[in-house]
Amino acid sequence: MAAATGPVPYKEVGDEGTAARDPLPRDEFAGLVASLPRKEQFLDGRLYQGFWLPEHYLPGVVAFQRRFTPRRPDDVVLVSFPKCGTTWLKALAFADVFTDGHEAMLDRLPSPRLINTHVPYPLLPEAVTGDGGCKVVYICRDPKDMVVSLHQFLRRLQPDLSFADMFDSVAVDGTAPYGPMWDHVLGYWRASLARPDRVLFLTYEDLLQDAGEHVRAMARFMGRPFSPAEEAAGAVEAAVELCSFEKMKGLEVNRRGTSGSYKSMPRDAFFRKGVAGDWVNHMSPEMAARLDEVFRDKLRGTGLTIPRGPRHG
Ligand code: PAP
Repeated sequence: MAAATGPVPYKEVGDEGTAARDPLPRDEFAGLVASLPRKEQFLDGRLYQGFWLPEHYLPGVVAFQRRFTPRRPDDVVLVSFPKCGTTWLKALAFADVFTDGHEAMLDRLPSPRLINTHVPYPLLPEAVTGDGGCKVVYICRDPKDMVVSLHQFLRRLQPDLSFADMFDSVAVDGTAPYGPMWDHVLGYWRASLARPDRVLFLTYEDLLQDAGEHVRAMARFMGRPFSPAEEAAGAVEAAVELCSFEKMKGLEVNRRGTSGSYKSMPRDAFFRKGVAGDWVNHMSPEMAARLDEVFRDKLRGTGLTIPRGPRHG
């Protein structure tokens, strides 16, 4: 995102020496993880403080929860429910990622840092949510598109993965990775109502509808609004174009190879279709109605409604 003084140059930092100095979170928190209720599924989950966190990532979450201290006023934490627009939001905000065992590397990143996570709101460190905390940008999406996106994504590694099981984990028992999704979304929704200066709540559908408007809002929220000169030079439109689905999907770096510290995922799997409403091609109307009903019930009285894409009114 462009600052009034121009973009901050990104400096690559390595994790040299990190493992030698610090015990890895997965060793440090092995006992804690082993003591938690477990659900065997596509990403084995452990129930930690009310949320089903993938076992592999849980030690990093605990380390983040217990030790992360934001640098004020610059740090921004970008949060999403999985498959709800993480990649897009990160591109729009020039994000960096907090991962298992990379705490020292995070320390060495120059400010302003953008930290990306799927951590539910109640599990964020007090240092982030409390009075001395930092800004948080959250993105969610129509759960019907989310479940289709997750299924299509994980099928790249496990072609026989059952859609019905995936659907149940999102819509019925809430055991999807980082779920229940309704509690995840509502945590950030309520925080955005209570502290609009600290939590910005976006939807994937909002970005599809008018990315420029929301990029401007995000820049203002982060305290780095586009200057009149940048506006006049078309910087907003240029940022949106640079991060568009077609542009990102077409980049050589996103077309080849794999990524991921856990399961090695083909990079192109992060750029599938990039639209709202693709659920109609993967889900029966009965399933869609059931999922809508579950979420409508959970969101009732909160002021939040299920995000709808442009084509679905
Ligand atoms: P993650 O949780 O694994 O990081 P995330 O990036 O949140 O995934 O979501 C992936 C979805 O965002 C994919 O949606 P689909 O399966 O319905 O197609 C992906 O295509 C979409 N996506 C990725 N980059 C962009 C982009 N630049 N613009 C719009 N959509 C995007």
